[in-house]
Amino acid sequence: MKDWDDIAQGILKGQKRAIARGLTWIEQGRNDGKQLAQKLFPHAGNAQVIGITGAPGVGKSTLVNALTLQLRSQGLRVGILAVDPSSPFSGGAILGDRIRMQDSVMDAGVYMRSFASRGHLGGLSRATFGALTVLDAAGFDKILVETVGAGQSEVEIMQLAHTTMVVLAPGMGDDIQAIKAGILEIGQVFVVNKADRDGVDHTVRSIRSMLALASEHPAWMPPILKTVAEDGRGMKELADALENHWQHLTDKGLLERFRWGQTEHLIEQAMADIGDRLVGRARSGQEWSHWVAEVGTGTREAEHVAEELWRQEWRED
Ligand SMILES: Nc1nc2c(ncn2[C@@H]2O[C@H](COP(=O)(O)OP(=O)(O)OP(=O)(O)O)[C@@H](O)[C@H]2O)c(=O)[nH]1
Ligand SMILES: [Mg+2]
Repeated sequence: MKDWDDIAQGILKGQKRAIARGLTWIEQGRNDGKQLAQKLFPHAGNAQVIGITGAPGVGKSTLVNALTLQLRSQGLRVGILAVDPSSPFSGGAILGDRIRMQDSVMDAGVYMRSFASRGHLGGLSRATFGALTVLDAAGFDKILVETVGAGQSEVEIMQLAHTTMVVLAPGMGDDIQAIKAGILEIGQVFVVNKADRDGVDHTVRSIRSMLALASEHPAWMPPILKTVAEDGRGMKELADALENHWQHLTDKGLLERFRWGQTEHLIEQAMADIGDRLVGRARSGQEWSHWVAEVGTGTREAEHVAEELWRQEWRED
């Protein structure tokens, strides 16, 4: 039996060591990691993936911890992925978060892991997708994905979530930051954390007015919740809101569409992988510098070079 086949069996039984091993393979972009994800994909599709995004310091990690305790009290199994696009592969950058999450980590129904991946943007979202497949196939009911850092990578990763939770805090002009990062459009649940501080209602009002501007009759009206992640206030309401969105997706058949889209995405990514490989190989070939020179002087089109690369690939195989 192949090594990854053993690991796949372990993951399907929910064994933590197998899960850890599989996630490492995927994180490292190894081939057996890809095969593993592919093998597990048909077994995934039961978990609700919940993305958690927001400006640095609003309390995302604290919230993940408090929400996890709430979900556990409801008997749900929780997988947690802290994705760090900025960290080059060590995964050590969010050690502080790991320590704070210890409450959850001690529990057998919880699996927590920091996740980083080498390479470009597409690489990270592909790896994250693989990691979600592993956790989903391992039988976790809810998978919480926290991103560290902001910008495009964050938006990409949030597209992998069924439900995206945008976290803000009073003051700090967070509302403006949210719009800048383009995360207001992707949020299905809004959380104003640090509700123990002044200015909570002001933040709630500004989110509400921005949401009203965004769409007149949305099929899903994002709720805005107030929480104090530090002492767990508002966690029951938050868990309910997340469950409501899950029900919404299930009832309307939107989940099928989501999965279809993800599967299409998987094929596109595989296509991009092949393209990357071809270009990588071509760069070390003799013709490359001629082609670059020709395209540079306008004697050849870039598209012709690309077609030539595909043709060579077919000839070789
Ligand atoms: N007053 C108050 N402080 C909070 C609350 N939730 C979190 N904090 C504090 O806010 C600080 C930041 O919390 P984190 O959970 O690390 O925030 P984060 O969004 O994960 O931060 P990054 O991962 O760096 O983006 C910590 O000192 C928390 O203790 C809250 O509800 N009220
Ligand atoms: Mg954090």
